[in-house]
Amino acid sequence: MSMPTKLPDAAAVKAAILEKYPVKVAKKRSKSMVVNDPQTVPAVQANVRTVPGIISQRGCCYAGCKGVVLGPTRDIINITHGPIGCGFYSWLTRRNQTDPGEVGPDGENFMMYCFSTDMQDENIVFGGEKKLRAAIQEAYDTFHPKAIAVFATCPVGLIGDDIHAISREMKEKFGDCNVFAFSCEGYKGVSQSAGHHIANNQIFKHVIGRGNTRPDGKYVMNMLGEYNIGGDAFELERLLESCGITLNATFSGNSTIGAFENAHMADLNVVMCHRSINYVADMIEKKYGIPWFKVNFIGAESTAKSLRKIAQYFEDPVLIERVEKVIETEMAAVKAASDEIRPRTEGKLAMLFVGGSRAHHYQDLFRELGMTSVAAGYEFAHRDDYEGRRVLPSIQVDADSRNIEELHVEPDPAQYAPRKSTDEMQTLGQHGYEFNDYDGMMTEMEKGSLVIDDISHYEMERLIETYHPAVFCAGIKEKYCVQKMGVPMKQLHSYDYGGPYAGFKGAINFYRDIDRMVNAKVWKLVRPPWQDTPRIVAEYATA
Ligand code: CFM
Repeated sequence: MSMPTKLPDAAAVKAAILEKYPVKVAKKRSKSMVVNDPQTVPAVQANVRTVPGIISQRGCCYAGCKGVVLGPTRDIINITHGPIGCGFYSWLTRRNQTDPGEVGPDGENFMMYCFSTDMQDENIVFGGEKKLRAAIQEAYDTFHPKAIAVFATCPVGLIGDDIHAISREMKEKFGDCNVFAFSCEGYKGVSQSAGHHIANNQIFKHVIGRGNTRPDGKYVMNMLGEYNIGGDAFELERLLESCGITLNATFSGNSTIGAFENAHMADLNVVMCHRSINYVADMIEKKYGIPWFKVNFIGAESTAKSLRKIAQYFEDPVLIERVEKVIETEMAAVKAASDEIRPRTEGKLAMLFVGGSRAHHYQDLFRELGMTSVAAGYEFAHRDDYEGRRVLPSIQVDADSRNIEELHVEPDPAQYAPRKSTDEMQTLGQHGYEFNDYDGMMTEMEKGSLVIDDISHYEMERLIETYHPAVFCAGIKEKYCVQKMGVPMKQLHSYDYGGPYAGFKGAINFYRDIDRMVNAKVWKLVRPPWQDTPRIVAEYATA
């Protein structure tokens, strides 16, 4: 596919957007807005501080740690140490689902609860350690969970509560409950991304490797960076099971702490969301010898490709054949849906501005619908997510990143066991395997498309006015502003009320939902009041 002709010139669009900024801001934003060329991918400024005062899509470090990486695990009690709002707004808001099976309504599924120490003025002034200790004790007494995790919010770092010491103390006291903590204060780093890294470090230090049970099955793998939004993980579990592949842990959708503890018993790690969990993949490989490669289960073609890659890694002709059969069966339904829907979506434009991986992955689904992703960007990803991991050595570590601990990992003297010999890895490499690699978003985007990191609200509005895309993908903060401009908005964080969108069945769901949105006539009727009366008129109260 190529870019539709008669589109505005991206460089001119960029210049027009920057024109309205003060000189210093324009200079900074200019480096985060690039016109793409997939052959010679240009550098994008990413993972830097947002200009103060600009309305950005970003969240905080705590959100990335508690909300994103640890939140979806059903049998860990996640306690937010802080004011109640942080706990409340990170409580299932992105629709991560779980299936607790037969454990009963109050069993090992704590995701429906919101645990917080609910800090008050008094705790900020005199310290919150006592309250935290009491909260951990209460959670333990009430639920007897296998694990309790404590998450620091901004005030905790400011007043200096020692959450790690308290967690150690409580862990020793209980004996049968793993208690560990995360220094993921909201202000650490420039975005959620810092929280991902902190979460990865602690889960690696405190959880992975504690078990010694390998699940039954010939081909055992972990899936990293799949958070079961709208039931995606359920669909992938079904698919892998029908192929005869055993999923040990999904980090961290529909998972349990036990599965994490046994992660080092698997033979392969596949990485979905590179941004949020590449650190764990790297550390597991160094310590235990489990290779990892990048997959993508968003999009039917990508799903087929990823399944084939997994089957070929295990080098068993029986598995390879079985996977082919599954693909064939599932693809028949995909093709039928696509034949019906694609004529109605072909040639339309999409824009995607989300997190750190979906803005890339969902372009595959739009491609299958015959739609062009004319502009895209991440909220908080790093240059490697845009340009590919090959730029890693050239990324300058600034003060904000240096803030986050880099764990030094060595091979485990007892448990390090390379799953593939150097020769085997080389042979796989010759067959096109790229281990420990990710090519990033830009090599797959059209020449002349716009790539914008940490997009501002103003930039978003200008893009919509200029291109009139058929659909805009972002999050809840953007949703209604975009729709008031007459453009349907698909939430790619929570999927609105839809999903799953992963795998083959997910692709069909997505085709249907997008078809409905881009072909609904109602958007042409939207006329927000400011188009007729562009100013808010008010009078000073006199009495
Ligand atoms: Fe990874 Fe995610 Fe994403 Fe992300 Fe997120 Fe998310 Fe996201 Mo919202 S882990 S980077 S921090 S794929 S919560 S499930 S949708 S911004 S694009």
